[in-house]
Amino acid sequence: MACCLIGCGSNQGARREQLDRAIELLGVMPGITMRAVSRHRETRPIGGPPDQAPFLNGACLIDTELGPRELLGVLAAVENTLHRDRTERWGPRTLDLDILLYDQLVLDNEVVDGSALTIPHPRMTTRRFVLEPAVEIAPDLRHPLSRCSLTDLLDNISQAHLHVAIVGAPGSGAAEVADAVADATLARLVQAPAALPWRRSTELPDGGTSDAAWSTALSACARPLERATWPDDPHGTVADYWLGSHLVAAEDTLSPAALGRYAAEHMAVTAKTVTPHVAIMLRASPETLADRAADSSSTIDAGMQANHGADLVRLQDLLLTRLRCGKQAGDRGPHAVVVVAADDLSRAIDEAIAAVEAAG
Ligand code: A4P
Ligand code: MG
Repeated sequence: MACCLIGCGSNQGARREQLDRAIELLGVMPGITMRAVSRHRETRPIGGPPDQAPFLNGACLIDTELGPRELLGVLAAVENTLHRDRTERWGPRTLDLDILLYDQLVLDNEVVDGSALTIPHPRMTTRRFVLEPAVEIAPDLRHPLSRCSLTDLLDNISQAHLHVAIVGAPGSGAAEVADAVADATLARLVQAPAALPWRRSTELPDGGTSDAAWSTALSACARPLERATWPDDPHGTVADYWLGSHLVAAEDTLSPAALGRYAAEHMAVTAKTVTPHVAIMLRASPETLADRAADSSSTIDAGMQANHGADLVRLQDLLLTRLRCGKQAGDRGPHAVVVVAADDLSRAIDEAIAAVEAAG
């Protein structure tokens, strides 16, 4: 028996009746026991076409004997019974039922029978319209990736001054996305004062035994994030880098002795800085990363561009793993992490803006 949290939304037709009917139908499905239902809240539409109608959102908690895929099939059947139209992503809908949590199961875009399933729901950690009803019925339920309770996740996005970091390997487009997000949300933009010195050391005669370049870049990048002088901006801040990337990249580059010194310094330096509440991780293909990094001479040394894509993807995977493991690693990492496909930059910008606006 698995305990699952289901998110419900509607912004077309008789919204309240449709949500009530969906809950009723779910409750009588074989293999499902309804445990709790939140009240419905009216919410502002996030993403999708402009001018779509406001949503009613809620959540319910079920016990189920169904596997995640069978459960998804049941949710789709209930959506179809209530005339769900699937022509437009994030478009108006009579009913949307999402699996938010399925016990502590983690599935990353696993494709079976043509549909890809991601659990926990990949955008839930920054969405107020998801977390508020969820906290009402299951405040202590744990999100398996961040290791935070739902209450902690809601508190995290309820800060008066949200600090968002756009994270990615060189070539991911972090600077462009951060700039656009800051522009759209009126947040203060913090730009990296120095490039990540990733893999430069291995190109140097010392072969990665020196951490001098890394220390210089770390202190330059830490300065704008120092807690003691951090201005509280009414609309929050968006940084186009995350200090955690420096450590991840150093682990991939420096010799063990140099890394030991650097890790201690990194811990001391970052302890004095603000931690992002939300990280938006940009994920791009090897070709995109190599092309964009080649265009940006400040991040990649000349002569390092050939066959660079595979190395950049390795760094990207390491960043993703580090961000995803949340509190487990003992990091002071961001509690909310949203992964955004970054090959198409304008789409990545829309997704990143939606992720930040969903917190408000
Ligand atoms: N899928 C993968 N993982 C899951 C999961 N955990 N739960 C697949 C449910 N479905 C999952 O979903 C598209 C595909 O996602 C499915 O085929 C399924 O196999 P969909 O419901 O057909 O389409 P969608 O809902 O337009 O896409 P998506 O990406 O699920 O949208 P979101 O992220 O759910 O956002 N603003 C407000 N205020 N309230 C809302 O409820 N909802 C959305 C939809 C946008 N803005 C909103 C709201
Ligand atoms: Mg959906």
